[in-house]
Amino acid sequence: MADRLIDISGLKKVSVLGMGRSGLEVAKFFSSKNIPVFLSDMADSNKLSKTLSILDELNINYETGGHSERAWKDASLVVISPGISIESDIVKEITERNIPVISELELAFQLSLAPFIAVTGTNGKSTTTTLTGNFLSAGGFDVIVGGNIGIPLVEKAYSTTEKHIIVAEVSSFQLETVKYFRPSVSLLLNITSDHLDRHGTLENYLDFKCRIFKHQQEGDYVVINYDDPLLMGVVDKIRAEIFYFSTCSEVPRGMYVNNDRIYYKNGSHSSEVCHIKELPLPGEHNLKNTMAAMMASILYGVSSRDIVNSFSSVKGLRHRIEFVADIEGVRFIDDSKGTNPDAVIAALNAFKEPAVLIAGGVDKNMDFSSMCEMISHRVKGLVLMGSTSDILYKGCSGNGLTNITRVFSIEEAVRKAFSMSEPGDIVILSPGGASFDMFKNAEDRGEKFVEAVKDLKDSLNNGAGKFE
Ligand code: UMA
Repeated sequence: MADRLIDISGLKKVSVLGMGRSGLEVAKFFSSKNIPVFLSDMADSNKLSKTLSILDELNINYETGGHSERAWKDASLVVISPGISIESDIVKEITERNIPVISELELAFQLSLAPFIAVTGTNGKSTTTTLTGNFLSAGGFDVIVGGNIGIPLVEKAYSTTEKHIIVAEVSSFQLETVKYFRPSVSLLLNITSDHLDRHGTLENYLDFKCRIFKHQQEGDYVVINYDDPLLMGVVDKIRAEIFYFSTCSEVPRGMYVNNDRIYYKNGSHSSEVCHIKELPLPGEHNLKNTMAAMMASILYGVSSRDIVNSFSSVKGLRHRIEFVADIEGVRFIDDSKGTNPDAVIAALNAFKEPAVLIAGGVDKNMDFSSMCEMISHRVKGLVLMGSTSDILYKGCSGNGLTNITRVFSIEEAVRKAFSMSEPGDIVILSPGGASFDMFKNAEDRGEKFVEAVKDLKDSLNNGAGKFE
């Protein structure tokens, strides 16, 4: 039987930085194993009150309002939350003291007896992760899905056997501190401008993403997008066996599309998997996501028949191009998780109908030029909110779009967008930025949008006019 890479019984004390979803699960895990654990968070205690009551109940020690030396003192291991950069003062200080610093992802990997399939990229990670989980389950595997998708993996990883497979969505943040992380299959979907406020340049961002295959060896696999020139520029660094996916051309090996049919090619032989009209999720971006997930599952021996049979159970994900309601022939779509320019382009490309777009959020030092150009030609109206309003206003009006309105709340955005639309149109929230300017997170932004749409529907049902 394989051993875990980490023997937790040898840990005297573990420190955890950050009390979000990730940090809290790590602390709960060690506490449940009777290993002393200390949590440290820069936020004030009033912001963390719910978490603090859980920690009090579990008798876990903590500090709030900043990271002091208590955050590392006597610690034999420090686990940092994804939101904390390795360039931060506190992480540098800890590293200088030679205390090992890892992410929850690395910890989960070291605790697991099961192999990992890891999915990264700028967009499509959650969908591809979920689809891979679905396809492997259809092939009879005992699958655990988690990671950056919102489900910390430590506890589940610890209870795995070699018979499980963990399918993990991984972010560049989590990959900053990988040490032994070695997925049996890693998937690289695409790279476009995102998180440059943290990583500085696109090259650095790509470098962190490439850590997904850094420790892979012969016998492992990489599934990579043949149509992404930036990714094709890193294939020489890959030691694992490479399989590709492409919607544009036949690949040397892997998945490709010909005459609207998806094929799997290995050696000189190609076999048809299905027609693209059978796919469960709409849009060119989802075609790519599905092909990547198919490839990973085929590498584990799942048959095309099992994959296709599982399509009927596939559901779209929350806040990703999700239909919310039809109000007087206008369909409202929630794409709150479209948090970077490329995601907005993919969302608008997923529809043929005339569109009113609600956009704006926090800039992560991203390049908005292609997004603004595309929006200006694609939408009939643009409603802007949040801190990128000015940049997007300049970019879109500079490309000739005139029907642009600015608003200060999601409720106002929904009403304005509706007033700019006609039956047969879509109104889509696809912000192209992070949510922290006005909301707790992207889910919160999506929920508030859904509420505002429902309120609008109720008010119209109660007799309010369209142009209130
Ligand atoms: N904090 C500090 N010190 C700092 C910075 C932050 O103490 O220097 C504290 C904050 O005050 C806060 C806590 O850290 O209390 C938040 O930690 P976090 O930002 O790491 O958030 P978590 O709730 O732990 O969620 C993280 C991921 N968050 C980020 O990467 C920013 C979640 O991904 C992930 O689902 C979750 O772990 C479980 O694995 C979210 C995300 O936005 C969805 N990811 C980015 C993306 O997909 O683009 C990478």
